[in-house]
Amino acid sequence: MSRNSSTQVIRPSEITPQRVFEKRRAILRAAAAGVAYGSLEWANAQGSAAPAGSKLVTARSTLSTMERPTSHADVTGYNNFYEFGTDKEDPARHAHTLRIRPWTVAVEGEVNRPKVFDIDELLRLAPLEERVYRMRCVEGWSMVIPWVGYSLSELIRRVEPRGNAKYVEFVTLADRRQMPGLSSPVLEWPYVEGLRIDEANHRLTLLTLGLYGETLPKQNGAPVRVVVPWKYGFKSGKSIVRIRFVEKQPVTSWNRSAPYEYGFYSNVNPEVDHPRWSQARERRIGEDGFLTPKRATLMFNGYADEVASLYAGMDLRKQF
Ligand SMILES: Nc1nc2c(c(=O)[nH]1)N[C@H]1C(S)=C(S)[C@@H](COP(=O)(O)O)O[C@H]1N2
Ligand SMILES: [Mo]
Repeated sequence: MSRNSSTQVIRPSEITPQRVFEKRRAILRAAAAGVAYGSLEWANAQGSAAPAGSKLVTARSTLSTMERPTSHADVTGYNNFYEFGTDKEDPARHAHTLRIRPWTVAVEGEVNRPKVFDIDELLRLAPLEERVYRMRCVEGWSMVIPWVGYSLSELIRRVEPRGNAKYVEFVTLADRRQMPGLSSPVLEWPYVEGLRIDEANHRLTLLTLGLYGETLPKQNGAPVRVVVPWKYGFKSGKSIVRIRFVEKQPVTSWNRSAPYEYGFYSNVNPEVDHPRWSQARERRIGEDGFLTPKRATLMFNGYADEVASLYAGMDLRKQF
């Protein structure tokens, strides 16, 4: 991969174009032919407010839903990323100040091989897949998003967790100079999330590096986030800088700010209401025409066949 630090507008840290990139179809064709999956076609780093990202070569995963993806405009224009403000339009408007290169993720704690991964290393660690997942926010809306990444387990096995690593904590960037939302006390910063280690190792749990065939837009958590499709959206931390393997259940930001409203598990569960509203139905973004009925929310967001066994024997009303 050749990288230029060019003169003017484009920060060297934000990658370079150089070659006119192929059309996405050609890339997918190459991927289908098994040519070069996991490689990258850098493109379009104009440094605009909503950077289009760099092309990624992916193969579509069979773990994808067949439901129609939400439009790119909605996926990248209607976001929760409180570090950039609490309105849905704030992240798209303000996240341009996030610097996504250089970027490292420290993987540490109860592991035999702790390691600081550079973002370019993470982009090549395992073959990139397109995983089209249903996502549901605790606020009662949902989207279908074509993510790009690979199972987090690919990273986990490389650091060799020890037997006492029971949970995984995800710490995301907190830098006041880049993130105007940090001056507001809506949450305690940094944003911290956590999973049980078997949840983290589940094949659906995605270390996410892109969407719609390109590296992640900043408002969606560039350059790297996790996506856990059977849990409410807030379990999917954005712009991760540290992944820690720990023995005790981590205290997460949402749990700390409102323990009666947001438990540790936060599995999508239409039978457990949020204290202030029902979780039985959801509004699919892009379908919200005047007369469009809401959809019924599915247990584990429709992923019950895959994940229900992780919670066998647990009372999911108490451990919400
Ligand atoms: N660091 C960080 N990660 C975050 C959030 C946040 O505010 N900060 N919001 C969460 C919530 S509530 C949701 S619904 C999803 C939204 O992801 P999306 O905007 O890419 O759809 O990101 C989650 N991850
Ligand atoms: Mo959310």
